Amino acid sequence: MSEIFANIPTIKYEGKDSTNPLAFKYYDPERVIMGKKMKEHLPFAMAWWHNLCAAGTDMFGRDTADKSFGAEKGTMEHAKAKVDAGFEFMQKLGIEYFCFHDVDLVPEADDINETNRRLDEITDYILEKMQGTNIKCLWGTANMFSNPRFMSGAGSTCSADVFCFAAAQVKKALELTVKLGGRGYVFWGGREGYETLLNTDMKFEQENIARLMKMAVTYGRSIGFEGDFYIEPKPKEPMKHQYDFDAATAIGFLKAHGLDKDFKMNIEANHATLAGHTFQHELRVSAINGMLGSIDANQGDMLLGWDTDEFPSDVYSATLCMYEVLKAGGLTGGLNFDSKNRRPSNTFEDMFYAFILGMDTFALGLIKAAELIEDGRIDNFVKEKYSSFDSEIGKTILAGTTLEELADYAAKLGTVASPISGRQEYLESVLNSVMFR
Ligand code: XUL
Ligand code: CO
Repeated sequence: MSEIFANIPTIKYEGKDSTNPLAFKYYDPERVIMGKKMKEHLPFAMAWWHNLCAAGTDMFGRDTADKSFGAEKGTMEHAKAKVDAGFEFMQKLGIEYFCFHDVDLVPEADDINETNRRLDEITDYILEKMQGTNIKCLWGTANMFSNPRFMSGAGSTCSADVFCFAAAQVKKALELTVKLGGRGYVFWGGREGYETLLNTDMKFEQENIARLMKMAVTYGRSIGFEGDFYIEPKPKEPMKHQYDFDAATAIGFLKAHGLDKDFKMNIEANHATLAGHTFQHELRVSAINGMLGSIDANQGDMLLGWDTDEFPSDVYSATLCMYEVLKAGGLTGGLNFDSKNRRPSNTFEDMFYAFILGMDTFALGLIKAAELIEDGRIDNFVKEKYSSFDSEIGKTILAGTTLEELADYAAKLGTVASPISGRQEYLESVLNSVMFR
């Protein structure tokens, strides 16, 4: 078979002084950091939809990139050409995982039976391509937001028929995920939200989403899916009110419906910032609840209020992300580049430059996060900040006491002698000193 990215070599690590645009400056897969290889800390994944399907169409204009890969779009030949392109792309970059929606893989037919037949055919082909490579599926999902039948939601739809189509797609996407050995299965609730309460039964819709998820767990486990289910929180776009607004909301929902043992979070950086949080905040909320599963690695534009899905270049954000990941003991999932080239970056070279940028940003983030932990000043500060809880009265509070006893203690003191400083500016300068060491 002829190469699709014929003028692109295998991308190698050349070190930070390299000026070769087609080389890694920081991502050195075999380098050991805190006892583990970089490639194990950073299970990078390619998103089928952005990398192999999206070609630049936006609300105001059509495709700018040619992603036909030599075949006629909308055909099974094209679906197979995308598989060929995807595997060549991942192999040239040393990416070992991919993520997919059902409809990224094949053109959707009018009849779901035909779509499913096509999905069987393409996943047989993907399985064949996987043979003899290290490439695996990170997670699969069902696209339950593009087809017009989902205009009023999938699990949250008002139509029992549409609910059955959502169930059918989840069932099939789970089967495909298991067939491809996927580590996880994602629910991103694209249309699971509402525009106005004038036409919405919020309680009923949320209960129905939970029903769909429970059936997914039952069916997934029955066909041998041992991985994690994930909710990927997002606050807006496409719906004004999204039920999975942020990690705290999604975790509350899972706990309320008894789904928290089977589900974790898939945290996307751009979704975090749309929710008015830092990426690190969303990761920490997930981690302290034992639910940090996987990451959609990208970044937004702070000047824009929608999901721009840019390739990550912000090393501070990647460092604080990897700091959370290292502290949480790693990811059971991976780092999926849910990121796309800017519309005018429309060549094959640009696809590689984008991944090199993203992979180097996270490699640098990992290196700096490990240095931050080894440096210890930040961790020690935080430990020290709460050290009054090691005192006698602190221990009494933690052991469990009464308001009366604590009020008596306060009455004896009369006033707090010296409130404890937060030292934010000092800590920010510590962070800078590690970043620019
Ligand atoms: C949408 C988004 C999705 C999910 C998978 O904002 O992030 O692509 O990652 O459905
Ligand atoms: Co995403």
